[in-house]
Amino acid sequence: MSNPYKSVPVRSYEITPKETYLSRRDFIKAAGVVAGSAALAACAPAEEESSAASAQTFPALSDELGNPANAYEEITSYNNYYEFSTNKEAVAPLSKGFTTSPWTLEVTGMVGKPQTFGIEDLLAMFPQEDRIYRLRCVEAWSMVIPWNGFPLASLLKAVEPTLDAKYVRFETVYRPEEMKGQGSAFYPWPYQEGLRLDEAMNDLTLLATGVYGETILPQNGAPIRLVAPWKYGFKSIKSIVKIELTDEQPNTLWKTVASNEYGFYANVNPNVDHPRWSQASERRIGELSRRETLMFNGYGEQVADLYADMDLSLNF
Ligand SMILES: Nc1nc2c(c(=O)[nH]1)N[C@H]1C(S)=C(S)[C@@H](COP(=O)(O)O)O[C@H]1N2
Ligand SMILES: [Mo]
Repeated sequence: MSNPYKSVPVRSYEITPKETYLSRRDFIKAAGVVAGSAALAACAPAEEESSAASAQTFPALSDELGNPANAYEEITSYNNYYEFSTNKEAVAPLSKGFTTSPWTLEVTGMVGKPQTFGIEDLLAMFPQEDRIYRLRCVEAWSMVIPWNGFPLASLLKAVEPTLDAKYVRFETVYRPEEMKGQGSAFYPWPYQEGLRLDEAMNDLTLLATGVYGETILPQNGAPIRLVAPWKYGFKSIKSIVKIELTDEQPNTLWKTVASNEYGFYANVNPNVDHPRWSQASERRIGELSRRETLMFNGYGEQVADLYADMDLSLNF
């Protein structure tokens, strides 16, 4: 399937020719997007188009706050993926050709039905959804990314967490012959991350397998990566091979490396500075002026209840 999204302009004040809209509508149908999703809503005004009109317009893809999505080129060329490089522009070229097939994801630990899934099983089992999310890196830059994927909750329900399970641990593939960064002894590979089980079950929490309707590329975490958009980007672990349910808070790579800088929760919080820089504002890739950072990255309505008993100033 060709990708009509790729030709969509990146800024909402730009306009899109009708042909582009029509091909995008075809994509949305093909992807089985449910009515009311952000992507469909973005196209809604054009539903009343007249066939005579030659220059129909509609707003470009945007998030629920009206922020335009970043361009496919931006999302796929400016990446944090230390297994390949600590240089953001070097990740895409260095990860080109990374082997993502065959790929299995083992789901194990405190579950009634531990299971190892092939990536194609996961795609067949769980309907793919479109989710346009803000991604806020702890380094104070951000993007708006149209992901395709399915809720982590769907997978967890399928393996039946036991009553004792309280946390979910994620692990990235360890393959130093293909990932030169894993040769660095400074980091305790493989990359690992974790969520509390209720965070993992939240509807926002996504396992992403695509970007802009394209199969996700290696630089973005192919073939399957986590997206928890109310947390700093490093929580959204890439190229996952193992998910383990536990009753203890999992260790994370960043906690091991710099426990005073990177905590387990890492919820986006403009009021708690990083030890070395302010988190009050951010640079949206592609924009000139800085934006104010939003509490929980703007997802407070969906997630604030998870932290009702926590002191958010200690929540880094
Ligand atoms: N395995 C792994 N996952 C990772 C990282 C990494 O270095 N290795 N970087 C994280 C960081 S710091 C960010 S900001 C996001 C970036 O995701 P993107 O490149 O798709 O925008 O991925 C996160 N997931
Ligand atoms: Mo990040």
